[in-house]
Amino acid sequence: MKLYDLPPSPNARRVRIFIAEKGLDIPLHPVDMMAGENKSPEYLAKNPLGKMPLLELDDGRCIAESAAICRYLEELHPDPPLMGRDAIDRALVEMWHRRMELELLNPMISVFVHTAEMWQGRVVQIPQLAEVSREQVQARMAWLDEELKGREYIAGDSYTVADIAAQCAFVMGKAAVGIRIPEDMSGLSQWWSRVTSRPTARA
Ligand SMILES: N[C@@H](CCC(=O)N[C@@H](CS)C(=O)NCC(=O)O)C(=O)O
Repeated sequence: MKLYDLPPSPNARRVRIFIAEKGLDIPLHPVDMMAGENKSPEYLAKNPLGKMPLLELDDGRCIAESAAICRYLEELHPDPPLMGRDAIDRALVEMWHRRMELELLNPMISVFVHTAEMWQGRVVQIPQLAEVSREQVQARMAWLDEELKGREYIAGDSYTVADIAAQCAFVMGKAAVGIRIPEDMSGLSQWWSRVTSRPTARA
C-alpha cells in the first residue's frame, strides 16, 4: 500500500493525520504538482482527475477521495475508532465530517484558489467568489464556536475524522490565506488548542 501525497494539501493532510492516529506505517509518495506530475499519463491512469491524495493498494487498485481512503483504513483498523462506534455514532460522525468538508474546507480552498498567484492559469480565478467564500468561512467559524461551547470535539466527546477535516481546513486557512480563529471565539479556540496539541497534528 502507498499514499500519493501532496504535502501542503488539506485533503492529503487529513489522510496523513488519520494514518498517524491509527499508528499505521504507510509509505508516502509525494507528487510534484508544480512540475505537472499529477497530469502525467502514469498518474492519470491511477486517478483520471489528477488529484491527491490517492491510496494505491498492493494489487494496483486505487482509492481516491480522502473520505473514502479514511473509510477503508477504518474498516481494516477499527481501533482507535475515528468514524464512530455504533450506528448512530457513525451517522453523526459522517454528518459532521461532511459538514466540515462542504461547509468549511471547500470555501477555505475556494478563497485560496481564487486569490493565490500559484493558481493563476491553472483555474479561472473569480475574485468575487473568493470574497463570498471568505464571508462563508467567517459565518461557519461563528457557528462552530457556538457548537463547541457545549462539547469537546466536533462530533461529540471524542476526537474523530470530523475534527481532522476541520483542523486541516484551519491549517490551510492560516498558512495560505491568513484566516485565523479569532481569540474571542472561546469554543473554537479551545478546540483548536486541544486538537493541535495532539502528537499527530503535524503529520
Ligand atoms: N475531494 C477530494 C479533493 C482532492 C483535491 O482536490 N486535491 C487537491 C489538493 S487539496 C489536488 O490534488 N489538486 C491538484 C489539481 O487540481 O491539479 C478529496 O477529498 O480527496
